[in-house]
Amino acid sequence: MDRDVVRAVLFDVDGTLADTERDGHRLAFNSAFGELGLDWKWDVKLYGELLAVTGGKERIRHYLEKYTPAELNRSDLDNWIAGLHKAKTRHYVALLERGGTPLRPGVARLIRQLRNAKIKIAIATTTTPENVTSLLKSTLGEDSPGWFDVIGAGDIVPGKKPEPDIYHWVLDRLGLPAEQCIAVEDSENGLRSSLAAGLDTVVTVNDYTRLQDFTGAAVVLSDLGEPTQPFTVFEGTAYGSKWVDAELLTKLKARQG
Ligand code: XBP
Ligand code: MG
Repeated sequence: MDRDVVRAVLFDVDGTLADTERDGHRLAFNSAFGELGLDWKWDVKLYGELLAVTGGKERIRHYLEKYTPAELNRSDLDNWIAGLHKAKTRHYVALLERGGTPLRPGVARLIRQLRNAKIKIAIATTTTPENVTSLLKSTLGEDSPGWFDVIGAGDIVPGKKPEPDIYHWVLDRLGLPAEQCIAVEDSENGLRSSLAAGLDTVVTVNDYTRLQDFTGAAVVLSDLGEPTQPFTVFEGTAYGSKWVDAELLTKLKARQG
């Protein structure tokens, strides 16, 4: 088996395809809180701390445990959280549909190049499936969810990132071994997840994740880069490349250590 061939690229969504957390998910959570008459407000700093817990329902529960433990006594706690999260998803999808959440540099270019090169593309995310479809449609066009060979999202696996479950699920459906694939992530939780599934991983950081621990990443970059807007290399080597393409991904897979 040739382990240096890239047969599929597995993309994380939030923070990787687009900067969706601060001005997307966070705002949608706050809108849902308002809708349900809660006086909670997740500001930019607090939300950065809450991002340590992946998954919206899990994040709400974590907030309750830490900041409003009295709420944990609700008899219907699981349903109540699920209802609140459903409202949050509705607000988030509406926000994406209004536009103004662009893909990060290099994302659309790389996806198109991989498709032309017949390299499979997949999604592996903890976010809710509707959110993925909505982001792809609003940025790449109505038919773009169909471009992906596999979309793995949300509650389909028991353990969210940093557990490797979602990556195992996607690899299984791709029918490919991790050795022939590469992941693109933006966060330490995401990287822990992809590495635990045996995937070489490119990290593109954002304001929330810049200072996290990316030990084990193939390379840590500012973004995927464009010919007109080269990336910055923060850790590792990009072999002189200025933007991520299939050729660089192959070199990163072939690297030692
Ligand atoms: C993304 C998440 C998600 C989103 C919110 O992590 O943790 O929970 O913040 O989405 P990753 P939901 O980028 O590592 O997949 O509310 O739909 O869970
Ligand atoms: Mg992410």
